[in-house]
Amino acid sequence: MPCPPRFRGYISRGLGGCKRRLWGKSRELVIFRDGVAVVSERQAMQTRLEIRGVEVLKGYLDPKAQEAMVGDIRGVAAAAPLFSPETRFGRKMSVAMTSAGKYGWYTDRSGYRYERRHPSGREWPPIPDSVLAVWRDLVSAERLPDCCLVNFYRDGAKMGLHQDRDEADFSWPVLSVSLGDTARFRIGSVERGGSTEAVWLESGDVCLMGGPARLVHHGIDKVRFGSSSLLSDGGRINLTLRVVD
Ligand code: MD3
Ligand code: FE
Repeated sequence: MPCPPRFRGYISRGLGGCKRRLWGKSRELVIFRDGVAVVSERQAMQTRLEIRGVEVLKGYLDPKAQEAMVGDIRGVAAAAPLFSPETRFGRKMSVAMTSAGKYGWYTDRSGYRYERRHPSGREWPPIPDSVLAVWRDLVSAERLPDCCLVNFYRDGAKMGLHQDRDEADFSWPVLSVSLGDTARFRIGSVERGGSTEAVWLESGDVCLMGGPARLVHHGIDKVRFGSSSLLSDGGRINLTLRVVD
């Protein structure tokens, strides 16, 4: 197998080879020596960041998979329209949301909780298979999530630092998928206050919050509105998958 022309620029004289990385869930690494492939192996070579125990899998979903998932989420929002609930302090959230699954996350002046029905009185639609597939791959094929919260960030929307603690069993991780505009995700500690660190989440990135990171404070302090072309009118969708009971 000759070295493909578009990778010739990667030939490193020192190593006498060229590395070719194919992005995807499973990538192929081919090392060329004198224009001949000498090693070819498939390996997972995804960029993986870890910040305060939160795992970020960059580009977990390729653009095609992102588009398919957005289509599925549009279906969820058609069955269970987006709404902007009030926090228990009576302030309307800037993020619009809806849910899929057995439970939907909800808030009003009575506080944060999970509800079996959308405010319309109807049950939440099922979690799309495209979304469950990510959970099956990264968390468990035996126990599926009870809730897929869909957060939609229009221009200027953000989410203050908070903990996710409305679930019964914190031994299950929370998984999140980012789609659309890039957002700054801020991570603090389990305790209130103290320093924070931030990481930019781009379309297709997946975050896993398990173990000691399950209860860290976190939020979205900024969205680069219009930075992605995935959603025709801009904005950011975040999906969070959780085991609730
Ligand atoms: C860290 N959503 O819905 S997802 C939320 O981008 C929420 O819409 C943000 O926080 C968003 O509750 C952040 C990343 C995330 C989700 C859950 C976590 C980080 C987490 C739970 C524990 C620790
Ligand atoms: Fe959260």
